[in-house]
Amino acid sequence: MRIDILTLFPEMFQAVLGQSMLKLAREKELVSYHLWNIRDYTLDKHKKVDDRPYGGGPGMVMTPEPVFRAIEEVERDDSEPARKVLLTPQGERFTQSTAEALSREKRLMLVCGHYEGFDERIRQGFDFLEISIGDYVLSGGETPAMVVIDAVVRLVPGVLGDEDSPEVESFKNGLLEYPQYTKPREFRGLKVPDVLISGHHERIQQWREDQAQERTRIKRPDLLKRPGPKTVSR
Ligand code: 4GX
Repeated sequence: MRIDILTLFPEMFQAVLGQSMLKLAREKELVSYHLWNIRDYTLDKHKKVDDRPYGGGPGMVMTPEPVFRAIEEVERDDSEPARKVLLTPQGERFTQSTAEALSREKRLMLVCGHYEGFDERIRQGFDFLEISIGDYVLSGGETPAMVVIDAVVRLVPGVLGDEDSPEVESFKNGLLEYPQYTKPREFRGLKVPDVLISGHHERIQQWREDQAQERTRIKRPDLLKRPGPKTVSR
């Protein structure tokens, strides 16, 4: 998978993409990251990327020219057409289902806005999948883009080993994860449940299922009555 990231702050991504699973995925050549600075696509000598809103009001709005030029030029950098994603509070909520659908794409282009928003004509000019990571206001689309990249890349086949196969983890079956323990068997008076030491694989499996059910019922009852799988529309 190829991931193009268009942003005014490419440096924000260096640490996140250069560590742990996202770095390993790139080293295994299962994914490539391409960072592009929208400011490099300005045409004026002041490299202006934002301006005051027509009609007045607070804040600044990203100007269309550099964003259009960046998206068009980056698209042409590869013959594979990019699924374009805009991070915005107006988008559809990002879930594990969205991540699964996006993990099947060959090429993603994530467009990160900053300031109060985008000139509306940017939305009109391209076929974006608009994604929101949650109902709160952030200062830019960069941190949401990192969330999307993390959730998507770990689902790309071959990125995770068998040990932490994404199938067994939270949300795949619509439930929260069961409690996990490692050594020591007793820590500050707190013991590991006997069933996990028993070696009875069937009983362990049953205990984990029961724990996941009960935990979900208590902490996230909303997950027990959710709709089925979702697909990303073009
Ligand atoms: N989940 N923000 C984007 C600026 C902006 C606005 C409109 C493009 C179009 C957010 C979220 C989020 C704040 C990111 C405003 N860019 N994005 N930014 N919550 O709050 O995704």
